[in-house]
Amino acid sequence: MTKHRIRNDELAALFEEMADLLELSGENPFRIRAYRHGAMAIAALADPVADLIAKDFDLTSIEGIGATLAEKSKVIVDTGHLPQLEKLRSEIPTTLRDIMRVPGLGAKKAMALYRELGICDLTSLREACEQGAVAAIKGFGTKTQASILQNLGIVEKAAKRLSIDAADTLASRLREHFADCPEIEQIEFAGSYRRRKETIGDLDILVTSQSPKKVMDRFAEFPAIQEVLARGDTKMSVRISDAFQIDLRVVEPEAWGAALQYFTGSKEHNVHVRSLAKSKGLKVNEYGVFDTHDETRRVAGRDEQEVYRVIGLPWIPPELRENRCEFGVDIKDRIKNLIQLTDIRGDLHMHTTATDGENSIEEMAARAQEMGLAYIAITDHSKRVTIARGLDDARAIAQWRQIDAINKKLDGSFHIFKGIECDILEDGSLDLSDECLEKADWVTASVHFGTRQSREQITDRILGAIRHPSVHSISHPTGRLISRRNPYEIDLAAIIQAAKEFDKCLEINANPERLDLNDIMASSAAEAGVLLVINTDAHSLSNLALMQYGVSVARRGGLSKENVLNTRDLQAMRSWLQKH
Ligand code: DGT
Ligand code: CA
Ligand code: CA
Ligand code: ZN
Repeated sequence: MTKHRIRNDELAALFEEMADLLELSGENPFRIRAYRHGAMAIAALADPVADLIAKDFDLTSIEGIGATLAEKSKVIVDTGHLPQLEKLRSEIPTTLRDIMRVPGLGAKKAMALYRELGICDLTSLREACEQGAVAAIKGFGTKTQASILQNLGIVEKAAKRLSIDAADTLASRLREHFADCPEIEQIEFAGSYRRRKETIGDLDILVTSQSPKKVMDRFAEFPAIQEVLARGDTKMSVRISDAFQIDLRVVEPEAWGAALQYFTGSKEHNVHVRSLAKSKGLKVNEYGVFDTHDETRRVAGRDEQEVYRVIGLPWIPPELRENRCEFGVDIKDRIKNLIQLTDIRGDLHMHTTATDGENSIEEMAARAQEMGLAYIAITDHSKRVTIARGLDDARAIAQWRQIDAINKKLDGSFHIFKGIECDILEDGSLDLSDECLEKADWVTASVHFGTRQSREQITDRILGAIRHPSVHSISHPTGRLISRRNPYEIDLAAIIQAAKEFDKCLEINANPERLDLNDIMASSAAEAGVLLVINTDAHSLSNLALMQYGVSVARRGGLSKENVLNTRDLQAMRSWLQKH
């Protein structure tokens, strides 16, 4: 716990952890419950607890928070530490919390596994089960061991979230499936999917229909379903392969907008919406917006626009509903200027058969032109990327000559820039010579190797590339692969500052496996005045369609067209390059 102005969700998480560790240590249930209730109450608060404490507000007047929790909140806010929690952490591995959540286990069994076999996380639990060690413990047996193994599989898979592009595929299959159901009037996918988050925990479908039963019957026929988890009159939950859950809700047409607003979330956005409504004497829930003095009076609910209108807000694009910038005074302008896919005029990062791409320069250019783009840059790998047969100086220069020839055959409304994705080597130098790089129209520099170096070393390498006169942009600046590889350690603030100082771009790599920079980082860069560039990093024709995912990241970061270089038309792009 470092000292900073703690957010309510962080404070709530600490109390949740406290409750879990107390439960594991066999503490009395009343004390545990007090922490759980307190955590929930804090998570639902609109005002930061840190602010309330600064104003000497009496926290015990909040339902769910007693004297002990009020006092502990103050300790955390003031010092950044909670000694009792730290003591518990030193006594009990906090990873036992994952084990107590495996269906069929719980705190007592988790502690028994820890004491008897030293099992402290899901990996060691799986190993012990596979070796048959768990069955030997008193109170477990072979049956319990088998069921733990089965449940572990589900827990491990459920921990995996679906990438946004995989969720798109699933959603379109569901749309097709429901196209055969004439009883459906309206259908929309809500939740994190509608907010275009990079990964989706579960899919939330909303429909309006006069015959919910028929809709659910049709849903039950969806081929991927492995198990119906629950089915009621208006709600049904299923599990599809890979333990991914889909929730379907049937709502009344009068409540459509309210339900869509509620189930799109985020939870944090909705908490703020509700508090705004409250201050206007209104109550918002998934059924509508109601007058607090006469709760039978629904003042809005049929469409989302009116839900937002009655609480004094413009309609907020789903990507912005994260309680980050959407309640600011400038929100109307931000929405008006929010970047869209159709603003994109070019794509400045892609590969061809010269290295690890699947298509030729001509093919990539033709497809980009068909898609309505005005320019692309071909940016094959440099020689350090040996597995991709990266280009050395001579091959790069030969490719650029080829591009000159292809450009001559084009009609002038479309242009191919001569680019390179040049590796930033382990020692900080660039992979191609200065004389060679000078001849390129567009140089994007990337780190692909030496990613285990220290934060300082990697940051210095990137800063060196930013300062290099021939470099225009840094590609996938953090190197993460979503759900597969963590970002390498970098000092992003220093990189943003240098990019600003040297007038260089930072990339939002649109590949759904990367989305790098992410939404929050892109927003920091834009706030600092750094120009971003959204690129597909396409390795095939179909990859050129990935641009939308990068634009979603930019929208989630609240970016406008002006924040993004490749929204400029060909002429403006040419003059930007001439100046750089
Ligand atoms: P996910 O599925 O983990 O990627 O994230 P979401 O945002 O789709 O979350 P999910 O599926 O649990 O719920 C969908 C939306 O429903 C969520 O964004 C807000 C709303 N919602 C669900 N449960 C609650 C709740 O307990 N309180 C509030 N205020 N809203 C909720
Ligand atoms: Ca969801
Ligand atoms: Ca859900
Ligand atoms: Zn690339």
